[in-house]
Amino acid sequence: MSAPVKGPLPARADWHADSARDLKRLRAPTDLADVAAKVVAGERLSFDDGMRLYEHQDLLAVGRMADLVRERLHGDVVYYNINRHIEPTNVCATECVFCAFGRKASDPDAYEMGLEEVYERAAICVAEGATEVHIVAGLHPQYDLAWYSEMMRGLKARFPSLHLKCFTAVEIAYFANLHRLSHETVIDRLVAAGLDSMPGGGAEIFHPEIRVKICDNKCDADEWITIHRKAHAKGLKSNCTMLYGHLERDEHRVDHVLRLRALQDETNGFQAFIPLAFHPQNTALSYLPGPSGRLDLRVTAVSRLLLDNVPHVKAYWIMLGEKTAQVALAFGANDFDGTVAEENIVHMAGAESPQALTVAHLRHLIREAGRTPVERDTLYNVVRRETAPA
Ligand code: V47
Repeated sequence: MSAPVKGPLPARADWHADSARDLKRLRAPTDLADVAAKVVAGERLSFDDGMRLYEHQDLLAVGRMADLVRERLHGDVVYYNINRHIEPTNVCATECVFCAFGRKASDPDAYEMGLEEVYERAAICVAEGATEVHIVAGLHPQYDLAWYSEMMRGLKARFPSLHLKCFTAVEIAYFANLHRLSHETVIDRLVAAGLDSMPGGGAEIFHPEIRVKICDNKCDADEWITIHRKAHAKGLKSNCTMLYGHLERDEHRVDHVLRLRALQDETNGFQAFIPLAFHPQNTALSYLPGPSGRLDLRVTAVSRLLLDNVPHVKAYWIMLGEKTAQVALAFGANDFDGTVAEENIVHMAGAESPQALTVAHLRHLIREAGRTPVERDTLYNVVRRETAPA
């Protein structure tokens, strides 16, 4: 595959607000007419609006509103990237009830990669044209700031142009606690070692009523938000997520995205929101059915509508499956995430999606959904290649 050349974003959709035309296109039911009018006017939606969008039976009407917002922001472009996930260890101290990935060090299937294994995996993805590695892991005392700093220096020395998107806010909080350092110092040291941006994991559901039940042992909502605020203040971009389809209710999801929206108003540091569909298999919540297709699409659409200040919403095919992810592109999503190659967190929890998708297949899925696939790097610069990717 040829070396990527980065360029500016394509021109944003050249939309001219035509309220009458857009209102007509939305065909909103009478009892959502006021929300539709706000959407068309580009006005901010409230907590109550979010609740009504969750409760309304007409899912397609909600989807049409989200699709209008998506189109105004991105036209017919759907982004993807070439990336790989590396999870250096599954040993984790937190024991979150939704997780099928974490292990105790004494478990027979606990694993711990050495630095060379991380470099080997990165070498494979660089050879395949990847522009990004996404590195997150369990909270393990030996995988501390020194280990990860060496890992990132080693990666940068070997693959200088590979973007290192690493460490959830939960991991940053863990390092701070482990070494008795401030969040700022931890972030500064990781950036000095090569950290380029942060993924959005660990947010789960912020509301304490649910958070205490699903992940009581890890950082709370305020600390998660504080860490992203501090990272943004240092110029790092990050993503944000929400894990849905377990114990939470509509009000918890609305509360969650409004907390993200409030931080984004302050910092503008979030690039993308990723709704994460809960997979119950092999977890302490395996008695739950997991989210329905309707909930997958509704969460995507309502989040697009409420998060008016976050530019991108991902249809994360690993968790949604290829088919629902494709349909989510008509419910507000404009980013298909990446080729991924080797994801363990949700595959351990029963995800039936493949471990990786080829670029050709990703592009096919996007085109078949009526959109134009555009390769991006982690920071949403467009990547242009001389030869078509495989
Ligand atoms: O934080 C854990 C979730 C997250 C399960 O920032 C589960 O670009 C479903 O954050 N079922 C990690 N979800 C993944 C993540 C992510 C993924 C892709 C892109 C980005 C990005 C971030 O996965 C965890 C947790 O919320 N998770 N267990 C489960 N059983």
